Amino acid sequence: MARGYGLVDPSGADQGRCRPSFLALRTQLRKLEGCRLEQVLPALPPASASKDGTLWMWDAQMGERLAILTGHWDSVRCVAWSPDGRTLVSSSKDLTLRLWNARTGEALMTLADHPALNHLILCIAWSPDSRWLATGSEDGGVSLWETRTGELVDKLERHTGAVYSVSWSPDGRTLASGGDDRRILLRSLSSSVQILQGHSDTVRSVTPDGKTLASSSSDASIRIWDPLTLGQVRVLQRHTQNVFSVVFSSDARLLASKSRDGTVQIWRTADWQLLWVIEEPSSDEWPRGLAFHPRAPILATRTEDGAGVRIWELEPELLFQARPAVSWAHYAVARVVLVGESGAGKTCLARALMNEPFKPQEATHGMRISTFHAETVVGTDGSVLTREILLWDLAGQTDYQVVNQLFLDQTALGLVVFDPTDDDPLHGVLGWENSLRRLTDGRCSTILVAGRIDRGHLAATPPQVQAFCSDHGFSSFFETSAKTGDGIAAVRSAIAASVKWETLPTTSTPKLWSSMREFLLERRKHAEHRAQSSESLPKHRASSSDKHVLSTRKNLRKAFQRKHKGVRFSPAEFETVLDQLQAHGLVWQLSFEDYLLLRPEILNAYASVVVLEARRHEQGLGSIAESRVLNGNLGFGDMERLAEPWQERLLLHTVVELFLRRELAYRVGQELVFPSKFSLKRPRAPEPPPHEVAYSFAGPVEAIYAKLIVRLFYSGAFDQPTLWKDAAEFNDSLGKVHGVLLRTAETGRGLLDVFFDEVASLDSKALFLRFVHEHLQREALPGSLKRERIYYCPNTRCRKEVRDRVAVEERIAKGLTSIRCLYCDGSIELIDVLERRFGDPEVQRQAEAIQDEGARRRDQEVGVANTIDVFLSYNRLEVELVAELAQELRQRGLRPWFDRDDIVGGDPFPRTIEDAISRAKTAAFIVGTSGVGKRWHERERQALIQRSVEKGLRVIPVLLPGVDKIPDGFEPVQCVRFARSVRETTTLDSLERAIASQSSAIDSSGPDPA
Ligand SMILES: Nc1nc2c(ncn2[C@@H]2O[C@H](COP(=O)(O)OP(=O)(O)O)[C@@H](O)[C@H]2O)c(=O)[nH]1
Ligand SMILES: [Mg+2]
Repeated sequence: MARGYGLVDPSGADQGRCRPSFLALRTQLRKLEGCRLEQVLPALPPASASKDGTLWMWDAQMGERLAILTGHWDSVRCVAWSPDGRTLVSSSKDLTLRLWNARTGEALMTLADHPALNHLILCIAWSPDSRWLATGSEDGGVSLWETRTGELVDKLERHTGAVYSVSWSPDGRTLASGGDDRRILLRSLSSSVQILQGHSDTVRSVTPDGKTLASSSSDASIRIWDPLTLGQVRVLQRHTQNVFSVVFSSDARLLASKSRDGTVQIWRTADWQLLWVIEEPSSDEWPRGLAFHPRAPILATRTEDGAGVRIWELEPELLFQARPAVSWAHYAVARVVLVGESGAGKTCLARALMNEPFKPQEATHGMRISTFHAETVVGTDGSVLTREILLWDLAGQTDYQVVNQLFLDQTALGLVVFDPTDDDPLHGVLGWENSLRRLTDGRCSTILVAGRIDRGHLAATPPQVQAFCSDHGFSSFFETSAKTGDGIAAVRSAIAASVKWETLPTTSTPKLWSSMREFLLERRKHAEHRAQSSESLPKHRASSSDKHVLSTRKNLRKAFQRKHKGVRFSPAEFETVLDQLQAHGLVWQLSFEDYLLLRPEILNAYASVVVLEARRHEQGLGSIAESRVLNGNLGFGDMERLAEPWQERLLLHTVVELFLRRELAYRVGQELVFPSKFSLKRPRAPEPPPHEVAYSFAGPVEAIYAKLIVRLFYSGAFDQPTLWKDAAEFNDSLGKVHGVLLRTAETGRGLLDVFFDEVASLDSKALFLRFVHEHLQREALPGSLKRERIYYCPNTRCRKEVRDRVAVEERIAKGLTSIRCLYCDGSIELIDVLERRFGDPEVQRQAEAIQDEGARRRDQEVGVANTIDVFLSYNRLEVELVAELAQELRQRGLRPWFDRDDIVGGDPFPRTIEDAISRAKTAAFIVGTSGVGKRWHERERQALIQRSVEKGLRVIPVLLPGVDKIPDGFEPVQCVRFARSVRETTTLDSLERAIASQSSAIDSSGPDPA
């Protein structure tokens, strides 16, 4: 029996189309050296059983059907054999979990109508002793069930998006899960939840082998983690698309991975060499489908149509002898970040560390990234490893803290710089320390640095400083002066010594890829040089040449190809290299067209300016008109800007998108609102109602607060809030106030009070409280959150607050349920209705639901920011004219989508095009003298017509000079026709009107009379 293959996943989509042709597949037997395709088994019932929710069991040896399990009334999502082979479990769209006797096919147990089953279960894993079942669901829930009783033992910490994979360590002591939120959560019996962060897209699968943990992701990488240090040991980068799954062989000597890129790769775990690549097409429809035999070196993979299972017999000894499939380059990058209050001397220190001469510095908007150190080391296995330390100097003003948050998450080492001559020199230090710790999940180390000591030393004794450092986790303390050079050498060596390379991932990529990486970095450096040399020029628009900062991928690829003649490089490989560079913060891929920002530093500068403008709102309303941002109507000062207005606009769009996506701002009508940037104080009268719950937490306080307000706003459960400086009041549907008030105890620690209208309903109070609670729980530094319920005497004539909180806590801990009022002797209930409602699982579920709704609406907003004004569909032979047209449109402030990229032959309709069409407000179907292009143009035509029928997309036929006939399938009334050139003003005017017009009945226009 195919026990343990876990591949029997018979239903799901459209089985009618994938009727197995067992015999045909069987003849595909191929003999590979060391890796033999043994046989192909059908995994699906015949078409007649489509979507009926039945399960089929097969004999893997004979290819015969053993039993049909019936019971589910909707399609089955996943199936898993218990490790002892006795039981099968299945989950289905019918929202039940069913256990079956694997021998007889008899139904053993059905779990249904359970809150933990309100959402589709996407993955199931048996504990090795078959006692427990772990499940992960669409809403982010991870649950633990006892298999004997069918009871829910525990609802574990949630993910913030769908969970695609749960998996046990072989000793059954650790459970790992991963999903849409890009995180891997590790739970072990002995300690609390631990978080592994590193993937830049959805985690598709996690699998522990005891010593290490492997994960795969839509970001095309496989990552190997050390569960003890929580560090990444390796990033294996050979796939070019979504890696659906990774599995270890039973002896843990091999790791197999299966990807959307159409390959299954087999890796040697001893040194993470890629041993073999099996070409096996794969579709999104049938993503999973990879399993090792529990004992033998046999691998099962799912066929591309989902209808069959291929069984591969591996011959490990032969495999191990195989020469590695490609030659590899290995590198590791450490991000060292200078943080601290504005004016502390960070920028000058960074320059000194880089051996640049001291020059008095004005506060700068942007950040700067420099390569502090690069070396190659030879590993024990003889492989050469490149190590790079990048030094990041972030923008200085306090207002930029929220912006800087966006760039801190991958920090390996933080230099927290302060000015020792300040009245309260260590004032801001802990705030930065907390932020770094929270954003890196405690993975980064920190060094404390006093700057500018030529102006004065810190008024504290060395033991005091020592104590401060050890209390707060700083590994060392240095006094420096960028001016005199004091202490600089010491900091330099401390940086080199403090980077814990063993905790940083080593990325392994084919050599060829690393040449592309080097090429791009070279380009980046070039752009940087130009920026620096232009610093000495007059300051208005002291821009580096845009060509070097913002480039199309296509041009970059072409330039690379010119330099490396004869080297073949697929677009997918190129994309993967870009993703890696983006993960290291070295480039930024814009979501519009094909553009690549070679210096993300500039994005930080633009974002900083926007935040500052919001802060400077005349009435202190912390907001700014979106149009002002997009038109670049901002106080840039002498900031380095892009010279081409349309490029700047593109960048500003990206900035808006970033703020919305990262929940630092929300959009109301035409305004972008930054809740943490309100400077208008809440009026004294009327006083806010007395607070009922007080929270204390640590972390990046400003960002946590901003996100809370943004999420509540998008949740739709409350009206649009009234905001003040550090206070927000939301009305529920009955107009009753629910509010929060933030007080900052010390930097990096927030105190948040929650208050309500006296007559607000219990239900909405509990919901609001739960929402706030879950948010802080998620966002604050783990272990730092403290919640205090504030009690008031219920006696209406007394109403006094219970001030003795210690007594309250102790009484609750002792199980006492009330406390006596010190003023009127009345009895005050401690576990009152509000506390009970707050703890109610149903309220928790509601809070999760509105949180999900909030996330959905936020994504929608981001989508709007992401909109394309007009999708340009054209025959590739007409590319030059269309490029001109696109340029004209951009200069008119429109966002066309113009894809100049060559499309790889044999690809399905590319995702990027589909995605662009779905984001486009209108489309222009452009026809020139070469007619409609045979392949892409024609496919786009069909897609556009379909979209216009289904979603009302407006398609404007555009005729280039020399064409009179409107292409088939389009309305003549909407047509725009160029007579002589695509620069004709009046024709462009009508095209612009056509794009901007709301209705589908737009004015037609003739050729330009000029
Ligand atoms: N005397 C002296 N001034 C310094 C030193 N480092 C920086 N400064 C000055 O302090 C101010 C703030 O420095 P800067 O590096 O821009 O601080 P940042 O805002 O933290 O990046 C500027 O006026 C610098 O010229 C130093 O070592 N000695
Ligand atoms: Mg600075």
